[in-house]
Amino acid sequence: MSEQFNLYLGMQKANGVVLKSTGKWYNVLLDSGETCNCRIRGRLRLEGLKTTNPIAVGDRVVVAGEVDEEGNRVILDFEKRRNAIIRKSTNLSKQKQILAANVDLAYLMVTIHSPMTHLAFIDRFLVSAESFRIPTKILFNKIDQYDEDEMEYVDALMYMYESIGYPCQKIQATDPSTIDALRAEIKDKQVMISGHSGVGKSTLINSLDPGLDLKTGEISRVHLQGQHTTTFAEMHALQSGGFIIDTPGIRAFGIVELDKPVISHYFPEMRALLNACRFNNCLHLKEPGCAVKAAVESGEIYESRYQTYVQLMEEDETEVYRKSVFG
Ligand SMILES: Nc1nc2c(ncn2[C@@H]2O[C@H](COP(=O)(O)OP(=O)(O)OP(=O)(O)O)[C@@H](O)[C@H]2O)c(=O)[nH]1
Ligand SMILES: [Mg+2]
Ligand SMILES: [Zn+2]
Repeated sequence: MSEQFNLYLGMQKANGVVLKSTGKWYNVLLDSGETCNCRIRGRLRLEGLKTTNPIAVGDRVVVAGEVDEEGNRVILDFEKRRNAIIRKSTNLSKQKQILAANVDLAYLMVTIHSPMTHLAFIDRFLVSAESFRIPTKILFNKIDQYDEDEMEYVDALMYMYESIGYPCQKIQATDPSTIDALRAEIKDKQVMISGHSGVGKSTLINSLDPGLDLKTGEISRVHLQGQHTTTFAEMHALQSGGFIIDTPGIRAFGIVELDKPVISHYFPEMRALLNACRFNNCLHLKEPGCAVKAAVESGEIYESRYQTYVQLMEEDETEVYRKSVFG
């Protein structure tokens, strides 16, 4: 048996990608276009002892040719990941859960009302995405429902986040004509979409590919509220090319295990000033000669961003977890 398995150790090319995983079962889209349910073989299970799921949505996997009577197959191995979004599986547990792997781009979907997205939420998300090395684009959705003042606010936010380096786009998820650029952008990527419940994530995915017919609106939210077990991300293959990873029940990224001294590295505008502070171990809080604080005072760094930074620095680990946008 081991001889047979050894054949697969790093020698066979991946032939599929994981669309969905429930811990025991993996739904895999094979390169042939066929989907199948898979289990994972024992060795991978051992490797995965530190994680609740050794393989995650977005992983490229090697699926064995053999099919059992029920049509199930076995995942033998997986490709080295470009990145992975990982969280602690529970607050106290040391075990990790991999939420998604190989995320080329994250869309953070934001609305100004119904629901309201706070700036601290956006900033926490961006910090997490930076820590996982995932580029993020902010999508301002529901632009059809904003009055002039609200639209000005959206424009101001777009100006702020674009100046920091995050691309932004206004969309109306219910109007497919506003999202052609997104469809083109996703074409050759695995894109994850996050944001508060009700911002319109599933609506956007449906507009990108009406064939998917995801649940939207009240139904999906009522469903989620009653659901206390862990929910898993699900990846959808778009007709127009590329993949989009929906993260139901997950409010966004959680900020786990970020060492305080590195948090400022995940704020690009602070990172740019790293060598400008008087002390090289400056935490940008109360130290004299701090270039970050000077930049906040001069308006080069936005006050709201700095406030989120200070909050993150002041939270203890459990608090960080509780408030973490990953839930
Ligand atoms: N006016 C307007 N309504 C929208 C727009 N996009 C989505 N909606 C509505 O917002 C509601 C929530 O949309 P969903 O797509 O279910 O939101 P979601 O982000 O998937 O929510 P969860 O699955 O709970 O996380 C639905 O009633 C949509 O019709 C938009 O651009 N304009
Ligand atoms: Mg949804
Ligand atoms: Zn400083």
